[in-house]
Amino acid sequence: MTDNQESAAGAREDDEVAQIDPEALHTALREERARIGRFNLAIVGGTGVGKSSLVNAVFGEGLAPTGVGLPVTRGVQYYTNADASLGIWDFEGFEIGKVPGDLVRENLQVIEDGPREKHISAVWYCVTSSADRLTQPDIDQITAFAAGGLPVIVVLTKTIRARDFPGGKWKPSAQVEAFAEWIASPFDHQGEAIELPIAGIALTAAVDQGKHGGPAHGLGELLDMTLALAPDEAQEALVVAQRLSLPLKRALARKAIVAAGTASAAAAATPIPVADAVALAPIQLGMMGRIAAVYQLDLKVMMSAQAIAQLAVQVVGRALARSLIKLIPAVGTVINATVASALTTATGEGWLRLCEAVYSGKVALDQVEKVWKDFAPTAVEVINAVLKARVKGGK
Ligand SMILES: Nc1nc2c(ncn2[C@@H]2O[C@H](COP(=O)(O)OP(=O)(O)OP(=O)(O)O)[C@@H](O)[C@H]2O)c(=O)[nH]1
Ligand SMILES: [Mg+2]
Repeated sequence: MTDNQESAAGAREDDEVAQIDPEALHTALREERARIGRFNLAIVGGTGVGKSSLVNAVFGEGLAPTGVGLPVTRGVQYYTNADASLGIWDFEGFEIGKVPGDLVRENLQVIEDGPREKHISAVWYCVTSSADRLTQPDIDQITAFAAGGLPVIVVLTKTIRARDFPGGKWKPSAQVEAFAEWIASPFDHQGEAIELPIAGIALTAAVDQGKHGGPAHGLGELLDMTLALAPDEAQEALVVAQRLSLPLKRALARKAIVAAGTASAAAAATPIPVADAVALAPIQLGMMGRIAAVYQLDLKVMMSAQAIAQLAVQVVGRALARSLIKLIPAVGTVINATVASALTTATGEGWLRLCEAVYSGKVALDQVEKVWKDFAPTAVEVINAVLKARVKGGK
């Protein structure tokens, strides 16, 4: 390129920066957060059984009390996480002088009468694994939660394990296994079966237990069980809120990429001149906002508006399309549905990798503006995506 051409290209890019509205990214993030909603978990159990440790292990630290408890019980607290994808109703257990089942019913009624965004989706009823039976108050409370239509998982905390010999693998102690069996089919002192309406049992330890059971365990199983039991409309919020599984988050983020890929193909059903590739920017920015929501990122903290606009031009649209044409002239001077979809998909994958790196602490917030170029899709990635689409389409 001559100097004149260079500066003309620079001026065009400045024009494009002006055309792209970084607000689209923030709007998409906000809308996605609202769409995902909140997963509310009731966590019940006596003082010190390990409720807070369990919540921290599955959802991370940094939950803050909202200051709104329940008027009915002193012990009930409501907490939310930073992006409000999670609400925790922390039930401290019994209150002296009240019938436990009644108390649960009263509390559930108050929650039910309150705002929808705080309605409970599942219950973790926590008991230390060193017990051997549930008490009558436990049974009454579990029954009351289940009667309210809620799935109750009995969570054994601080699960005692021993080393299996030979082999040396940790396995629950015989006492814990007997307790779990009793919970699965409970009976009273006369040997009569007891009705216990639970949806599952999880054997967990939220922290390393040293010689009483080794590393934290059972948390992934508890999460999977909870996800399977949660109502459909609360599942995405649970995926966003949990901090145990990156693959769960990735799968959710990819839904946004697939949707944006389809939307881009539709937008280019009548091929778009490369010069107008910026037309895809709103779709791509929307997708990026949705992905950021899955990784619980606060974009306003992450990047300046100027940086976002620059990112949009670099990552999105024409810069890429131009290099694509240079590399494979056969693509032509227009962006057709296949190329549009491939551009968007590659952009989404790059942004997903960046969001994941920030989320996992591999890239510090104040480094994002410096490193995002490393995560922008390359023309080669786009070409591969185009070729893959052609093979799939039989062309
Ligand atoms: N060994 C072991 N200790 C645990 C485990 N989970 C929690 N603890 C310990 O048990 C104590 C109580 O844990 P918390 O998580 O504060 O219990 P809680 O149910 O929230 O207690 P309250 O909020 O006071 O009702 C702490 O010292 C934890 O470190 C576990 O899995 N194994
Ligand atoms: Mg606690």
